[in-house]
Amino acid sequence: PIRGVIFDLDGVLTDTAEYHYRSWQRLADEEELPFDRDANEALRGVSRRESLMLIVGDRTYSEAQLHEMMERKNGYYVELIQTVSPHDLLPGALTLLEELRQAGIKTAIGSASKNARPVVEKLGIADQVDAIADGYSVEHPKPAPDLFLFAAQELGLDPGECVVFEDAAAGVEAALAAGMWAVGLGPEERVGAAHVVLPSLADMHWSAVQERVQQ
Ligand code: B16
Ligand code: MG
Repeated sequence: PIRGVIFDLDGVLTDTAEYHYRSWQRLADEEELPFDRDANEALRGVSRRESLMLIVGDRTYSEAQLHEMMERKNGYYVELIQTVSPHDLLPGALTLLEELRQAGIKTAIGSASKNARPVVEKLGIADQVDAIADGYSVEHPKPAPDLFLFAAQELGLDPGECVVFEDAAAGVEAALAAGMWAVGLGPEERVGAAHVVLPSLADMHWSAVQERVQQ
């Protein structure tokens, strides 16, 4: 049976993607690197370092310069997330968290972000989840299964007892590699590899998802 649900954060429970985008755009402009909203699509759910590598392309930088740029972008991002509040929870998120609690299902956050904790606190859901796995929890980022396996371990559950909600291709891949059930949020082209694909958390019910992930 399903005993736990692991939520990706950015793109699933809230939309901090816009803040990541603006921070990367500011850095790219300063560095005179080509970047725009379209190019940003490729960064969805991708780690900070991997995102920077995609932006710099074949331009060469020293490790110290790369490090400085990651810090600079993060400074812009941290500034932007100061105003995050419970209003920034995506439609359906709070209802689902409540529904899961009622059903006795454990919940965790499984986010690649090193800023996941402050964001979860500002969203006001820190007390509504049983564990938080973030960018500090494991060494290998998604699509490696490590982060979700860590989250399951924190919940005291086997991978097969967990469902992951993800909006990114790399995240769906990580969930499948972990041997978990995957619910993809967004277009087929992006999350079609998941067991269940939904447009968003809005108007979904746990009972309907549960039926589709249990044989
Ligand atoms: P940070 P998620 C991911 O969060 C974001 O989608 C991605 O854009 C970001 O680069 C990554 O976290 C790392 O974030 O720079 O704050 O450590 O989708 O896994 O919740
Ligand atoms: Mg995401």
